[in-house]
Amino acid sequence: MKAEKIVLRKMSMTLKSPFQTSFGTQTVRDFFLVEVHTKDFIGYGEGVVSGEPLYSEETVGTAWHMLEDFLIPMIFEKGEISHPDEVGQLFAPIRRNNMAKSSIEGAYWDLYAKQQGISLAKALGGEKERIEVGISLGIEADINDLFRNVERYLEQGYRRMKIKIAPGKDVQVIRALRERFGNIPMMADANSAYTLKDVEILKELDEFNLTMIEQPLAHDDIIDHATLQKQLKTPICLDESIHSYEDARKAIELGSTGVINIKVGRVGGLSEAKRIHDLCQKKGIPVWCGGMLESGIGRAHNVAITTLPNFTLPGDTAGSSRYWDEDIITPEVVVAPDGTIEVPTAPGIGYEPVPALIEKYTTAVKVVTR
Ligand code: OSB
Ligand code: MG
Repeated sequence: MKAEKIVLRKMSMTLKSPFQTSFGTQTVRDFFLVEVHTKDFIGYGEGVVSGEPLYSEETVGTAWHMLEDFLIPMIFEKGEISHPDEVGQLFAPIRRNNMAKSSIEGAYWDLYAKQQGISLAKALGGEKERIEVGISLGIEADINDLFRNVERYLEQGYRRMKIKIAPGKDVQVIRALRERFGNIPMMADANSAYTLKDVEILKELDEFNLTMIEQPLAHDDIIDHATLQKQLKTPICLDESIHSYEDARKAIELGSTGVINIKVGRVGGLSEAKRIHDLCQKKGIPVWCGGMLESGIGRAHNVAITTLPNFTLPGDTAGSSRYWDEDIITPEVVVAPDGTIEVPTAPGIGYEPVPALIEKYTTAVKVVTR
């Protein structure tokens, strides 16, 4: 696979409804797309960054800089890439900037699968024909809005509810949901809003039979999470703390995590996601695919990686209609009434990007040639 041209697009898409977490509220998704053009195909990747460095340090601006000034020149310098695993190896000397790296790597995986004439899922070694999904629900000022959301998505078949929590919006919210909806599959995601000083609150949450508590403590911590896990029966699931195979290995060794949320962008690409998946499988740690409020292109990559066998828990890869009035792919990602998504079998990501819609939400374009 030899890139002839790489197109970068800044994208801005308005969410159907604002999404509030402990670190802020997103109304608009600012992210970017990468197209890698070869003689025969176009490979698509999504940069799952945000407009602001609140979930991670990467933004559209930092990723744009990394791509223009470092990553794309490295790709052109190398020329031929015969397998997408080589992209991660090529970028290894560059520290972090995982979402920027992952966007190009994802485009090469799409190209590779298209060249082989197989689906991305199959290229990754996945076998599932359908994947199970849950939904991540943001913090609501009025609990009745949260009730309505839970009701709506249970009705649509989603297999578990993930409830965003923050100090002051935790125990009472989870208790109210348990009282109203009974013992539905439910978990909580704190996005690093607590410290060990809050252990009493976290112990109270331990009483609600949550399937897991996601990232309760600091975004860069694996030590305090191990201390906390010893005091909780609910498994801790790390999200923000895991950026690599090595991070996962250390967290598992320390007992900091019982489950891992794998986000392709956060770990620097599909190859690294697969390595973490394989490690977790060997260690008996179940994984699931997290989300970054992706457009259809990033969503397609998430659907594909979820077909690997140790993705045994429902992911956050909800259907397109949960986020967008119109997604930029066709068909859109659809969740069936049984809470599953049918994995596409067409070559590559398996959904067609729609150029007119991509154009509609593009705010800047840069075309880079050799
Ligand atoms: O912590 O998993 C998270 C969205 C943006 C940033 C961080 C997170 C999330 C979500 C939403 O939980 C997942 C999704 O529906 O894409
Ligand atoms: Mg999370």
